[in-house]
Amino acid sequence: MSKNFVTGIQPSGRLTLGNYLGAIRNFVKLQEEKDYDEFFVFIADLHAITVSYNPSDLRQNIKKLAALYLACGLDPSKVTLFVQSEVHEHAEIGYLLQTISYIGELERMTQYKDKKVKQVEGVSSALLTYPVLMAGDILLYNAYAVPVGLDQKQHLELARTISERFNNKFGDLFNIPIPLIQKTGAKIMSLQDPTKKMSKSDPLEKASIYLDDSEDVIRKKIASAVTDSDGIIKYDEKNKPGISNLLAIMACCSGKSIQTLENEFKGAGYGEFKKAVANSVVEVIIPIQKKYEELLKNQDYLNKVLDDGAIKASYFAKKQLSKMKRKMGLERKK
Ligand code: AQP
Repeated sequence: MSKNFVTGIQPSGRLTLGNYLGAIRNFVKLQEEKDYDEFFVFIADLHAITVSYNPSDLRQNIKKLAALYLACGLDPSKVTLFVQSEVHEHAEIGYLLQTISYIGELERMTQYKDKKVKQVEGVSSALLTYPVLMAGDILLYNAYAVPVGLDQKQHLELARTISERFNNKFGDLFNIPIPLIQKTGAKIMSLQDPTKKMSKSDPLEKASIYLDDSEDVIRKKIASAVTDSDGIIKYDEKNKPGISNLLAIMACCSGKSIQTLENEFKGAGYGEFKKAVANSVVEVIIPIQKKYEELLKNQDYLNKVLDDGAIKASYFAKKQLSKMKRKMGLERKK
C-alpha cells in the first residue's frame, strides 16, 4: 500500500506560534525526510465555515495561509498544496462517512463541546460533523499518517474508528491512519493561562503570539507571560506550567533540548530567561514574515501553486472516492 501523508490547517484567523511549532514546522521537517509517497497539505476552508465567519475575511485568509505555508518552507515540488473546497470530493466523502458515524461519538468530541458554547448564532450541524469531514480528508488520500498537534489526537482516533468501521462493513479499502505528533511543541500553551492551549480564537491578545506580530510585540508578550514565584527554571508541566511552556517554546525555536536549556539557565532569573526565549522566537518568526510579505505580493505564483495542487489532489481523490462508492453499492456503471 502507498504511504501517503495528509494534513491541513483552517484559514480561520491569524495563525499562532502554536500552529507553527505544533504543526507547520513538523510538516516542513517531514517533507525533507521524504519518508512518504505523496504528501498532501491543504487549506481547510470547509472546516473554517463550521462556525460563524466573514466571507471576505475568509477569502483573504485562504491566500494568506497559502503564502504562509510557503514562507515557512513548504516546497510545492515535494508536497501538494491545495484548497480543500477546490477538490469537491472532500464534501462528498464527508457526507458518505456521516452514514457510518454516530451522533453520540460526535457529541463526545472535546473540540465540539468547547466550540458549541461560543456560537451565539446557533450551533451548525457542520460543527458536530466536523470530525467526520476530517476523517474524509484523510481517507480520501488513503493516508498512512497525519501530522497534527496534540489537540487533534481525539479527532484522529475517531478517523481511525470510522476507517475500521468502513473496512469491516464494506470490505478493506482504507489504511488505519496514524497520528504523527512530535514530542516537544505538541501543545503550545497560552501565555496568560498556561493550562489552556494557545489558540487563534483567544480573545485575550497577549495570550498568543501571532505569526504576524512585530518583534516588539513578541518581546512584550513573552515578558508578560504568566509564570510562578519559585524562581527555578525547570520543566514541570503540572506544578510549573508557565515556565514549562516557555522552555518548550525555546527548545523548539532554538533546536536545543529542554535539559540543555535547564542547565544553561540554572540560577538565572525569570527576566533573563524570558529575554532569551523572546530572542529565540524572534529569530524564527521574523525571517518567515519577510518571505511571507514577498510571497503575498506574488499572487500569480500563489494561484499557480494552488491550481496545480488542486489538479493533482483531485486525481487521487476521484479515484479513491470511486472505489469507496463502488464498495457502498453506489456507482451504477462500475
Ligand atoms: N497551541 C497549539 N500547540 C500545538 N499545535 C497546535 N495546533 C493548533 N494549536 C496548537 C495545531 O495546528 C494545526 C492546525 O490547527 P487548526 O487550524 O485545525 O486548529 P486551531 O489552530 O486549533 O484553530 P481553530 O479551531 O480555528 O481555533 P482555536 O485555536 O481557537 O481552536 C493542527 O495540527 C493543530 O493540532
